[in-house]
Amino acid sequence: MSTPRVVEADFIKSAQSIADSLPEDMSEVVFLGRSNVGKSSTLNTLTQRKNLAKSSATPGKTQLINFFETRYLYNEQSYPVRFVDLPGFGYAKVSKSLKEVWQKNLVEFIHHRVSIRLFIHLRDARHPHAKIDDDVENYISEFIRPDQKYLTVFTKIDKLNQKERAKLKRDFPGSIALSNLKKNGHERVHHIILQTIFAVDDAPQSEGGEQA
Ligand SMILES: Nc1nc2c(ncn2[C@@H]2O[C@H](COP(=O)(O)OP(=O)(O)O)[C@@H](O)[C@H]2O)c(=O)[nH]1
Ligand SMILES: [Mg+2]
Repeated sequence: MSTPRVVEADFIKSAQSIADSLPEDMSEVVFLGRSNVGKSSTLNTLTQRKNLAKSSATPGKTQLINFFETRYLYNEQSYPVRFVDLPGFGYAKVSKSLKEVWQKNLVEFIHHRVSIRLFIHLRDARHPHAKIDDDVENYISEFIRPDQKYLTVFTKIDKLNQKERAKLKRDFPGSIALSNLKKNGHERVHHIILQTIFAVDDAPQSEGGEQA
């Protein structure tokens, strides 16, 4: 069994809303998270490009939806996937509605875009209980479809000691923790992307070696 690898990744387009987005003709993985959570770094590490996400994040573009077309190579098969980088949402100290901290067009995008198959919600490992992140998770859970999956990915895990990491795992079963600094934790994200979209993955978590 080989390791999934992104062999192509190209910035395609920035959009303002669902209306001027690309046609919904390809399965999409949406990356969302608070500003500064490490979203650009995670996209760059996943695609093994130093500047993929940042190159499109010129001032003024940061509030836009950015589309990247990527292609995986896994067990000698090719799997095309679109990555969608959403603008970071702000910090809200008091309880505000999502539409106040995030633009209405983004809320509409995640709610109505048919081609989304996987939501990857990036959360800062040092602030795992931030209310705005809980709000986003709850919001998505209200409309998520059976053909969609939601995944919590903690960034900056290198900032936690062993005890804190163990607690995070206990508190958020099913989540993934990674470090863009140490470049680890990303392989499981690749596996989940391929599993969710193509159901092709034969990664170790299934029991036994054979599928019926
Ligand atoms: N220690 C550490 N720093 C990180 C990690 N990921 C991102 N950063 C840093 O966090 C800051 C924000 O990262 P960036 O990718 O621009 O965040 P974005 O605003 O969510 O796109 C930068 O200084 C990154 O170097 C990580 O896994 N560990
Ligand atoms: Mg960024």
